Amino acid sequence: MTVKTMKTVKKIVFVTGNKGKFAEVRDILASRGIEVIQNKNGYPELQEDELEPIAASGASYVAEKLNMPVMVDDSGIFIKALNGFPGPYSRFVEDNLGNPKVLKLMEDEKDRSAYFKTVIGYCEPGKEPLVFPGVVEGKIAFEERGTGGFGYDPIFEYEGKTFGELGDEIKNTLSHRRRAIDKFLEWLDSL
Ligand code: ITT
Repeated sequence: MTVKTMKTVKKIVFVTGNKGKFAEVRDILASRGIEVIQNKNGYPELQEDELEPIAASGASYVAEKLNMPVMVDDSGIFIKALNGFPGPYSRFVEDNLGNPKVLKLMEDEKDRSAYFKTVIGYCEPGKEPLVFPGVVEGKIAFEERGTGGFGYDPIFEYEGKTFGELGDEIKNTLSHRRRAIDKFLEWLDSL
């Protein structure tokens, strides 16, 4: 008999120091009966222009270290008028510039198009890492609006409302993270 271990995965270590991400992923996976345990110890992040290799290597590194199924989430906001900036540098930009300065950079830009992207990296010990990307297209608002979510949510508009205004429950039905997790769950279900 072939035993497909994945189908029985009920507990996954999620390596993240970001409270907002953890809460979203925990809530989405809880609805599927999967328990997510937060690990805040981080992982060495590759310097890459793409999120996929960063997520893959992070998940693989920690899965070997802990000998458990591990997921990581590498995310960013990509602004068209800024040639995709801040993209993989979104954390650094949030910490050092913040939303007001990003809005200032966008002051004279007519093209407000942007997208959020999440790449979930997943790895079991001894196996190759897998990546599941999710994207949501939107626009950069002209000012911060709304108190929900975290990070760039108050400046990211989806169909007229910022993610900050939509609030966590609605955001979790349509966000980049939700789309990435749905792909991950589809894969789990296909095993
Ligand atoms: P990790 O410990 O999981 O790496 P992090 O916050 O450093 O946490 P990222 O590098 O993936 O994670 O995040 C990039 C930045 O994008 C960071 O400033 C986040 O706050 C922000 N971000 C990620 N997902 C977001 C979302 O759904 N809404 C708003 N901002 C988000």
